[in-house]
Amino acid sequence: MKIGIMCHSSCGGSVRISVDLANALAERGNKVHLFSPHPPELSFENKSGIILHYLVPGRLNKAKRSLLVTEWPQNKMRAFVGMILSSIENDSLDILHYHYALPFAFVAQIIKKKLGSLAPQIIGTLHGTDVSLYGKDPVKSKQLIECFESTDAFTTVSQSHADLAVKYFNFSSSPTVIPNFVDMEKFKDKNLSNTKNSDLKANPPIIIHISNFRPIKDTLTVGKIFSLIKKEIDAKLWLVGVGPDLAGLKRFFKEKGIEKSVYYWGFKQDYTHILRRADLSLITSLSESFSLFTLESLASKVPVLATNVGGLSDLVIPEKTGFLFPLGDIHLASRLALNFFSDSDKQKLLKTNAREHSYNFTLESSVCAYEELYKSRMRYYQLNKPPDRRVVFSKDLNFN
Ligand code: GMT
Repeated sequence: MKIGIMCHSSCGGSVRISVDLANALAERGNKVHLFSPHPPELSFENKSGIILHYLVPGRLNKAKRSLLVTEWPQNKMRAFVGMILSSIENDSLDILHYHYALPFAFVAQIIKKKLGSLAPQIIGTLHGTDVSLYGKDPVKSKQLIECFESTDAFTTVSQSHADLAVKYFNFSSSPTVIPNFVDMEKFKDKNLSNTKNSDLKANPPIIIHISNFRPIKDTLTVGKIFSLIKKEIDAKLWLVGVGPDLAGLKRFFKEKGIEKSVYYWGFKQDYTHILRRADLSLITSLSESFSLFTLESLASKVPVLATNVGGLSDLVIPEKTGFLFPLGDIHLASRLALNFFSDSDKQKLLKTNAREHSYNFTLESSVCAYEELYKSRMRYYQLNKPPDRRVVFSKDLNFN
């Protein structure tokens, strides 16, 4: 198949999923075009079979890496649509798959309006705040509901997120759930931290948080929980990533006098080697459709302490792969962590369970599910296709 994938260029999970999916589809013999405003903040391990299209050749600057820019000016939209239209014209794409609704559902709508039944089959994957934030916004959700009519099939990443999408966007049928996935080899445990917790004094446990430090991650709560833990035992907090709330969090640690126990790794394209050295991952999100970081933690044999929201309960099974706590209950969260650190048998068991559970979310099974969906849309298209697939394109894009 010839597949176009649209994604953002920043460092979020939807970008990682898009890039890994593009790589895997190409490895399976598909021809993949990847469309992004800038080169995504991730490396391509296998470039053969992938054609990369960017509006701007350089990567995003540091300040913008953690931001999802969802509102694009008209000239950027026009250029992006033009870039995709010329690939459809030159390579006759079968599928155009967008990751994250804003602004890509609008891009897809323009393409569909322009090409009508000659357009590729349009697949939309709803990833997170495109539903949980914009679905609640009366103006944005109205615009989205209208433009979603141009999308032929939807997927999302967990059942709870599918239910939310149905609620906010009045879908008549639920989007297909294709979970986030992890490359089990890449996140393989190297047995570095398996024995270290037997002596808490010699080896203070390491708690890790990786995110883009956006308000939805509620990272001040990471700070509050860590400061409660620090009152009881020596522990370290590793923070990986950058984003708008990081400065406030640094101030909080200074005020509490615990800044020496916090290590800032900054933005890391590859954090596999850091993650696998941690003892517990901490997630405090107010909402989370899935949480790729949680899955990566489990694959790295790192149990997870997380808020009980969205798709997190698919991954964090209390007392088996980690612990869940209700939003705001920092005292329960710190107690759960302290109990865990004081029980080395429990740590061993949960580490093993974590890795085992992550096998339910392998790259192979999700990529197969995406491919099956594309094939079923192709079959549908073959039955309904117009007489001549090749068309003459007008270079003059009319946006009105
Ligand atoms: O929606 C966002 O906030 C950003 C988005 C992204 O691009 O990383 O994150 C969402 O998509 C990820 C990949 O599907 C999920 O693992 C994250 O849970 C989800 N974030 C939220 O729901 C807050």
